Amino acid sequence: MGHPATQEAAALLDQAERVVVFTGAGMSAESGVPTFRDALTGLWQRFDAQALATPEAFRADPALVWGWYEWRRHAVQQAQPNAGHRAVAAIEARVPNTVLVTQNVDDLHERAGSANPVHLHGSLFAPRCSACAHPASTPYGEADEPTDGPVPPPRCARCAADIRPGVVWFGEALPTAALEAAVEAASSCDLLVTVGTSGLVYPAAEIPQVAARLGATVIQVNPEETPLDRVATVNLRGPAARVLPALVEAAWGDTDQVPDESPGDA
Ligand code: BV8
Ligand code: ZN
Repeated sequence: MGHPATQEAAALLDQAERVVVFTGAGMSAESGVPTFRDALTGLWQRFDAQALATPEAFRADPALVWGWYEWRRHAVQQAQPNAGHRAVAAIEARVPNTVLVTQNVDDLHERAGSANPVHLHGSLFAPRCSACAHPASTPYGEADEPTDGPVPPPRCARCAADIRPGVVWFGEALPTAALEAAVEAASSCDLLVTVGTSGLVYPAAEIPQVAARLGATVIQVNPEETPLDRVATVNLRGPAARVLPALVEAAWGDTDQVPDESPGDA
């Protein structure tokens, strides 16, 4: 008999008709992908992530910022989806019109079998020209060796301007289609599961709040408290790769969702 909160969440999941799964950096933490705040090691630890992830920083020092994203892209390519990513794919398989909305720029949801996650903040695998937005072909020099320093960005094949990462930087608007799809899904869901996000970056952090405001039930999966505690009906305090498989197991008894053998919690 699992943890009472897990049982309660499982009953809610089993009854749900329209589900949104909303994820942040904590979803990929157990895959070894540093959370946004942690993605500052080596050369970059002298910098503030929020300062590096801006158009101004790229204009000021394109090689520094490009090097940082190449380093992160390499880290993601070395990583594997975890049991939490697989459990999300299992929920999508069980509840047909589940919408997965992520703030993550990695491709671990896709590699775990999620058909089309809504990437609110772009992707590490969609570089484009910083001037004419012409998509750049990846890989440009396979990130075989992790870069641990500045790397001059490649040039646009069309206008020779610098290629930039296909992510949304602070101060930049989110992709309209992605934001509209996320707001639409949150506005019409009856259950939203938020996983591994601190709920501090806007407008993404609005998504769980929109769902709650419109009467949906919110389940939060996070080892820590966050501002989303306010809207969460059930808080599952634990790591995603442990809690989500246990939730799927409790809801539908899916034995193949056996969680990684990390020491017990919720
Ligand atoms: C914009 C891509 C205007 C790049 C990212 C309203 C109020 C206040 C500020 C603002 C506001 N509106 C706008 C702002 C400004 C700003 C903002 O929100 N600032 C914050 C910091 C105060 N927002 C913007 O600038 C946005 N743009 O507003 O543009 C505009 C509008 C129209 C036209 C022109 C302009 C753009 C924001 C997007 C920035 N890009 N990423 C990149 O990755 O390099 S944001 C980036 O940081 C991530 O994508 C993610 O969204 C965020 C990190 O948050 P989390 O994912 O939650 O990760 P975090 O590390 O914080 O926390 C991890 C959590 O996981 C923790 O809670 C931890 O406990 C938990 N955890 C850890 N391990 C586990 C776990 N959980 C489960 N299992 C585990 N194992
Ligand atoms: Zn160009």
